[in-house]
Amino acid sequence: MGARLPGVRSTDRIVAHADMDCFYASCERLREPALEGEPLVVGMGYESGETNGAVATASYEARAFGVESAQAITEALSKLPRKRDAAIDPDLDIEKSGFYRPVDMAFYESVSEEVREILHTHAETVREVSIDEAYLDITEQTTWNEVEEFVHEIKDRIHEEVGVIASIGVAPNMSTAKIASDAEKPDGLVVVHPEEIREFLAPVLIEELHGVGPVTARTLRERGIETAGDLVEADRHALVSEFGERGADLYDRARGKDDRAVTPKGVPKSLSRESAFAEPTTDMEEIETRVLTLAEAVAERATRKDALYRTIGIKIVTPPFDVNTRARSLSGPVDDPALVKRVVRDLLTEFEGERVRKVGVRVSNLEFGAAAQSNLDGWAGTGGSTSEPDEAVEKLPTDKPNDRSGQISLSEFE
Ligand code: DCP
Ligand code: MG
Repeated sequence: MGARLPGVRSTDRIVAHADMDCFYASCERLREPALEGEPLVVGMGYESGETNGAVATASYEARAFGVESAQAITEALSKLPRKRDAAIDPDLDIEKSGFYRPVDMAFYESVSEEVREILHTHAETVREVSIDEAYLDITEQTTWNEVEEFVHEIKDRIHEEVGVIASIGVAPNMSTAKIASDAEKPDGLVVVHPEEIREFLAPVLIEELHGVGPVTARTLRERGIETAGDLVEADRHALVSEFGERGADLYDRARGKDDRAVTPKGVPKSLSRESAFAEPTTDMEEIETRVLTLAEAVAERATRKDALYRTIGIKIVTPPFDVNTRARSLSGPVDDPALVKRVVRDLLTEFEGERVRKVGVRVSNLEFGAAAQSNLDGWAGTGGSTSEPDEAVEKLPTDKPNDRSGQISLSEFE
């Protein structure tokens, strides 16, 4: 920890790259826990009568059969028949079959949002790059000595609160961090310290380097270049004359040189905190104390991020995994910790007498950077801190991933 001294090189960064493991498949497992540990393919075109379609992703169990992203679905089905077909076809081996599910982007987006929210909690600078991938500049949040523990905490929170698994790589720059996040998938955590960069990159195959497609890889191979280590030895001029700017980039990336700053992209849509009890409890005082502590933490974080919220909600998890969410929308965006506490206390009364396993507080409908303006505008007069919130209590649809209510039985191989 500690402030950076002036004059520190701009390249002296701690960058993390997080990428979820078999993301769509992990999402499907959230609402169908029976798919856990099974070969699972997410894609389109596998229903009978269909022939067109591709694999979006495959669980690691399905990858063991040779199924992979972007493969034609017919090829996937030949490597790994559908379980329901194997169950009735004596020529197929049920042990060598798998489950197929269609793509449901809206659901994956909602899970992605929960992951992003956690990432935004841990790093001030987050660059969201795809539905399951982001870079974090954590230079100000940790040190090289503590970074492994720091990243462990992020991984644990994503696992516990969202239910998917992130592989995370840490390095002094973006391109190496990305390679590190991939290096020990699934469930990887690889930290490449600045002095280890060359050694770490040396055996990395050229295909793993950003910007190296099959054509470039073939050309490099023809020159006897197979790994990043070989690239380090290569002649820079030759690379530039062969590949132009890209050749220069390759030469740099292979020796762990990448000065790009992590520029932020994406803001969280909500801010929340959750906390589980060691044992489920019915003690309302204990529950309320915990909820109020979370409310304080969430409101404090919103203030720190210069975020105003229009919706305040709680999440109450009763054993085994029943997720109940309640929220109240205000007539205008506020930054008002006392109001957050009042609303959550009020929402909690409905759960008097319930056995509670876990509680959470969330503010959403966020607006950023408007704090100063809102003070001037005097939201207080139009529904902010001095007025009561609207009475409309929404029951939010579901709190998706942990909501097991949509669980489908696999007993009939469907
Ligand atoms: N995706 C897709 N079509 C592709 C590649 C990916 O629809 N050709 C979707 C499905 C993936 C998601 O994007 O779940 C994320 O892509 P990744 O490349 O990160 O792949 P996974 O997360 O599935 O697997 P991994 O564990 O290798 O990261
Ligand atoms: Mg992924």
